[in-house]
Amino acid sequence: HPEQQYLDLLHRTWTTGDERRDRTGVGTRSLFGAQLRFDLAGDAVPLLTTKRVAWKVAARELLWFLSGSTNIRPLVEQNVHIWTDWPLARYNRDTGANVDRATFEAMILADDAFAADYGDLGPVYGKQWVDWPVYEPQPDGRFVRAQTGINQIALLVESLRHNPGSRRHIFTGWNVAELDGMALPPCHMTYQYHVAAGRLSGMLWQRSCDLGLGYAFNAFSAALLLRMLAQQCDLEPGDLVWSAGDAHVYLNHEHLVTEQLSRVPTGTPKLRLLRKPATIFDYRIDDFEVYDYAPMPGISAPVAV
Ligand code: DHF
Ligand code: TMP
Repeated sequence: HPEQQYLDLLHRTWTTGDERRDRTGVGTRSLFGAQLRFDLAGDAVPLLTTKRVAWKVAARELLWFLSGSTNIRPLVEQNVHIWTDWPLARYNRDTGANVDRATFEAMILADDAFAADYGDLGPVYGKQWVDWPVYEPQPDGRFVRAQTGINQIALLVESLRHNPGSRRHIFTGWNVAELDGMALPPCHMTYQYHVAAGRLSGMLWQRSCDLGLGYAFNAFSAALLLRMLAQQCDLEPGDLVWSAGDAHVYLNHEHLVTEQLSRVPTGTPKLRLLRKPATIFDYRIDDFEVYDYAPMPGISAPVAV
């Protein structure tokens, strides 16, 4: 079963990973350098069956990236809570407040000015993907930010359509000059695509992967994006290659590791696109359907902030 690749990585990381204190203070066991490969032919999608994954949350997050937004408000409006903890931590730190997540989200929804300030994550994924900043030289020698930046996703679609054999089908969130302003530097940072025999394959390089939480979202999301790109470019889906730099398990996820490794993957989850929108930017959540998905129960685990 293709999911066995992930379960083996989870097992190997937990049993042989280097144990260290990490940025969050929680502690991890960590391995460096891992690669998994999934054939996306026949609607197959790397969605975990050994725990239920909220794939619609991951899909809404992907659409939010493509919209160029870096503010949690549109996510919160859709009941997506996965990015709230970081702005919340900043708010509590900066103001000395001690509000909980639900209270903070209510404040984000109620107050435009508050949301614009405290809901923003800085120039993270959405900004870099579709509006990578460009600077123009002025007569006085200074550089000033141009009105519009580079839309890496639009350029990618163009290059896939018009120059399929290229080795430069790449987009990246890793804007070195802007890392300081980001709530978190991008984890799923660089994507590359490859066209062969009418099939579109893709590779994700993830510099840092939380195997207990983030992985499930990242693998599904990369597959969904590949499917959307393939549809827009009239290509068949090929392989998704997932690569990680630091792949780790948080020490407070032991119950998840034990439970998930006791389970056996079942069935072959599939993903269907119900409509072909005019452009890569026009997909809606209702365009996606997951079928043949009968996962085992979800396993909740704390997220390290
Ligand atoms: N930090 C850490 N430590 N791990 C992450 O995976 C992570 N991911 C981020 C931002 N920072 C992170 C963005 N993506 C969840 C999933 C993805 C995600 C953030 C959080 C999460 O909490 N998932 C839960 C609940 C999902 C739901 O809302 O239903 C899960 O059980 O999968
Ligand atoms: P780091 O910036 O110190 O590497 O911490 C980021 C943590 O978030 C790390 O545990 C990896 C995890 N993460 C994912 O696994 N996937 C994601 O999409 C994101 C945003 C974070």
